[in-house]
Amino acid sequence: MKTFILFLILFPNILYAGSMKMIGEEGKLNEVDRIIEIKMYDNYYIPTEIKIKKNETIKFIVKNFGDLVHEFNIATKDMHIKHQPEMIKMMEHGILLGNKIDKEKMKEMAKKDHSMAHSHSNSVLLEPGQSGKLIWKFNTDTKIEAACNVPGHYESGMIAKISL
Ligand SMILES: [Cu+2]
Repeated sequence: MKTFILFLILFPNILYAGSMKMIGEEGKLNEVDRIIEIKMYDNYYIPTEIKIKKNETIKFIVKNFGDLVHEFNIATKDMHIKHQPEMIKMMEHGILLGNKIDKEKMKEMAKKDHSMAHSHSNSVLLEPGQSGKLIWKFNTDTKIEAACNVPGHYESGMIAKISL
């Protein structure tokens, strides 16, 4: 146990990697079982619930129909809550604007602070009118949800339930 704690002090990222594995993993294109379309509005998703069978690999095609920037992020409730200060930081630095993402500023900041790069395999962050995709393998029993962590959106209920 002592060794484990020491290990965490030395390599705190291990915790993040660990929780990533807990929610499944990035899926491979040639293993996609189904395609699900997700529409993002201000501030909700259509559909509001996503039904998945365990071990399925899903390709999500995500489109932002809203007037604001939105995120589609697959994680546990805990992970979403932990991710939110990162998004507030992005807003404070002018990287994340209400209806725009400043990609140049994001690149600049990412050189100093990696959390600002905002490229995680379990999420897509889109400006109004943009679409993106995400392939996820649901080899997990953990309770997870899709949510938007743009400041204020999670609180206003921008969450899609994932039933496994
Ligand atoms: Cu949102």
